[in-house]
Amino acid sequence: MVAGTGGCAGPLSALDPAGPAAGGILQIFVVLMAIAVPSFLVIMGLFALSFKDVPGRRVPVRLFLIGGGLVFPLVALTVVTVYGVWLGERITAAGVTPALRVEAQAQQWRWQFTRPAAAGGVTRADVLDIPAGQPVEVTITSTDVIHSFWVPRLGGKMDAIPGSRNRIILRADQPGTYRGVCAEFCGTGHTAMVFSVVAHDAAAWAALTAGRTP
Ligand SMILES: [Cu+2]
Repeated sequence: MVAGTGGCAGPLSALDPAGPAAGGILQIFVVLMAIAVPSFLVIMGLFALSFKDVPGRRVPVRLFLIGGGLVFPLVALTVVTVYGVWLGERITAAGVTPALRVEAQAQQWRWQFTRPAAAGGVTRADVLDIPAGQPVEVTITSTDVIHSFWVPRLGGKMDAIPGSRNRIILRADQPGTYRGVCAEFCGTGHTAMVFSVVAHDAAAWAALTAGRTP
């Protein structure tokens, strides 16, 4: 199925992950679909069969009631729950110490990203600079309404809520520019509330944080 998503690449495609958080989200999507689609097809097939009048047909009650109604959902849901909790820890990077902490402030209709003093202390509008290959913690808040920070190729969404500080840890495996959007309708300028995450290689990052142009 992953190979089948090859044509789904694009700057805002969650099917084209460029970091571990987005990779984990795609993986759980594939696993859930691998269980859900065959289950759906089998159930729909049985449903269609039930309309067919077959003289003398006997329904295997044990198989359907105990096997299909009890054992299968119990096993499938247990597997998915354990797997989801395990993968969730990886997606949220629980226990990971970030190499950099940045502040993201949303307002109608732009983003402001501030690096700590040790990394240059710079605030940029609509551009978030990060080092490639390293976990970065983004602390997200808003000055007006609820917005949502989303870089589909790097990870999941995180709401920007006034008076609240939400955190997300992202890592871009390779240097490059990754597009981000506001994923929560926030007014007439919502669709234009886009930003870029620029992941720099080690040399460019060192130059950037030292105040030199890479
Ligand atoms: Cu918005």
